[in-house]
Amino acid sequence: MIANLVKEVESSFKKQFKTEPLMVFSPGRINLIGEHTDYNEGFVFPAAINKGIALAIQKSDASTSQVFALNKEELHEFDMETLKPLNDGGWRNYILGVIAELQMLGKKPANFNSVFAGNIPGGAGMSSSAALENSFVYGLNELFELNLTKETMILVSQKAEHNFVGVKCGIMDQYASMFGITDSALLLDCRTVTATPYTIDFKDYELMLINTNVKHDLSESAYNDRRAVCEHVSKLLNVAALRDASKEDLEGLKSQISATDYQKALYVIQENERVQRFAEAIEQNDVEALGNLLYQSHEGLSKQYQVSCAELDFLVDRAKESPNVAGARMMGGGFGGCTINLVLKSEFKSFKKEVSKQFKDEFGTECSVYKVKLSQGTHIIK
Ligand code: GAF
Repeated sequence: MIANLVKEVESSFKKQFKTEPLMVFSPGRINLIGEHTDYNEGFVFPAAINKGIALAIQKSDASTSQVFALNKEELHEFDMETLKPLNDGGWRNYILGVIAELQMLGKKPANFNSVFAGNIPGGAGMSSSAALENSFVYGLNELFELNLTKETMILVSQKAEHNFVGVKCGIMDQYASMFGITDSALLLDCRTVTATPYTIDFKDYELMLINTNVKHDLSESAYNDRRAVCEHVSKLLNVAALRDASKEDLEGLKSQISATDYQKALYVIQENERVQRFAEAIEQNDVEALGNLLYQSHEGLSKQYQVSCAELDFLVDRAKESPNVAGARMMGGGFGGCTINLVLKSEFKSFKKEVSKQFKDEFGTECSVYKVKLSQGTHIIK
C-alpha cells in the first residue's frame, strides 16, 4: 500500500535527519499497447499505477548531499559540483543524472538530504526508473522553487537516463509517471508530447500483470540497438521518424536493408497503427478487438522486433489457450518483465492459479501476478 510506503520513508527520514521532509510520490506505469513506438515519435497508451517511489527530501546546510535508498539500505553522499555517472552506480545514476541535467538548464539545487523507497518490482517493465527520476526532479523543483513545468521535468528525467544511465529511452515512461490520471490511460502522441485521457472500464474484463521475474542481460544494449535500427531506416527513407513511414515506403527500401531490419521497421509502423485501432476499440467497447490487438502486438514484438524471451512467449501462449483471456502481450522494453493480460473478472483467480502452476512446471521458478489501479501521476503528499 502506498500509505504504508510513504509512512516508512517519512519515519526513516525523520530518524536520520531530525527534521520534517517534503513527501513526494511518483508512480510506475503500465502500457496497454504501443511498444517501442515512443522513440519513433509515434503513439503509446500508458497509465500510471498505484505502485511507485516515495521520496522524503529536505534542504541541508551541509557541504554535501545525501540519498538513502531504504529498500537496499545503501547511502550515497556526494558533492553537487562534481557530478558524473558512476561505474556500476545502479540507482545512484538516475538521481545524479537528474541533478546534472537540472544544472545544464542553469537550475542549481543546493544541498539536500533524502530517503526513498519503492514497491515496484525491479526489472518488471513497470518503470521504476522513471518513477525514481520523476520523484527527484519533482521534489527538487518544489524544494528549491526551480519553476519548471511538468513538461520540462520529464525531459530532465529522460535526459538523465540517456546521459547517466546510458539507455536511450523514449518519453512514454516519464510522461505516464508524471501526468497519470486516476482510472485513465493516456493515448500519448510522442511527437507533440500531448495526450488524450481515456477512462478505462473493460466491463467483464480486467487487467492482470504476470511477472516472469526474469530480466535477461541483453535488455539495455538491445534497446539501444533497436533504436539505432529505427533511426537508420528513417534516414534512408528521408523521414524524421518511422512514424512518418508507411509499409509501401518501406517496401521500396527492401533491397537496401537486411530482412531483419525490414521486419523491425515494419513492426514499428504496424504497432503504431494498432495503437489507433486500440483507442477505437475502447470507444466501441469491443473487448474481442482489444484482445486481438494485444496478441498481434506480442507476435510483432516477439517475431519481428525480437525483444521477447521464452518466459514471456510461454505466458502469452497459455493466455491464448485460455477461454477466459481476451488478449495478452509482453509489456515494456522486453527480454523479461511482465505480460499484460485482459482477463475475465470472474475467472481472475482461476487463471492466476492455472498459469502460475504452468509457469512453475515449465521453468521451475515462480511468476508473480498483480492487479493494478490506474492512478494519479507524480504529486506532493505533504
Ligand atoms: C522502455 C523505455 F523506457 C520506453 O521509453 C519505451 O521505449 C519502452 O521501453 C518500450 O515501449 O520502457
